[in-house]
Amino acid sequence: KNIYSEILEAKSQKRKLLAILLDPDKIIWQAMNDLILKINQSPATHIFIGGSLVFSDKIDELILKIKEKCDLPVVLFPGNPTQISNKADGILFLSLISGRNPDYLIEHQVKAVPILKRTNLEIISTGYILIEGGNETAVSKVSQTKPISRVRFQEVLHTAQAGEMLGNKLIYLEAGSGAHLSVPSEIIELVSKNIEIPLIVGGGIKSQNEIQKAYTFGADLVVIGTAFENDNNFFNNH
Ligand code: 1GP
Repeated sequence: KNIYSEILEAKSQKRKLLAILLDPDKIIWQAMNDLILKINQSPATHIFIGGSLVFSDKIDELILKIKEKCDLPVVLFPGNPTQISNKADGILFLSLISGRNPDYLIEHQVKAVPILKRTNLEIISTGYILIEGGNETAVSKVSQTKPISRVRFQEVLHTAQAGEMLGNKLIYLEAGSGAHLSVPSEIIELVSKNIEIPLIVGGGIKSQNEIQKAYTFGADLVVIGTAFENDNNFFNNH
């Protein structure tokens, strides 16, 4: 089965999904076996790989290592085309639609095409919306775009709806990795009630409680990066 149809199926069955985001630069290779064990013991349904800036040239190696011992689908979540690996199962083909930087709206995507054409990756077009998270995060810095204010609900909604009308298959509400504040519940609720496509929410989520809250307000898939990175026992302890 492909990744997107499984996301749609989960949404229709109201089954919530969870992705653990791994940044290849932050992997402690000696602790890989334990990391994979912890992922297998967690409620994760997907592994996302990537970051705004990744310097590691070991993305292929990382994915192969994960795939030795873990059956979860591996989905690239790339900051730019250098992070594409044909070892993954799919890719969130992101367009940063909250921003007005043409590089992140279309330029990187054009550059990615010849690379993607040499892979069998499932390409999942994703409208990526950055929302102010209380501190400047890497994605805002690297993309040189301003996040949408946390109180501009209609602007977020119209951006998400424009993404849907443009044919995006997913909308991703992002507060930025390591954000002090995660995406406000009001925004999750408003967007989820007014789009048909599945909704991903991530950035700054630090507890199980916050994960549940995002689900309650309408997130179909929640992404956890930093909290799990800081504590691989996150799903046992929090
Ligand atoms: C970032 O949404 C992800 O793109 C995860 O963010 O690292 O804050 O969990 P955190």
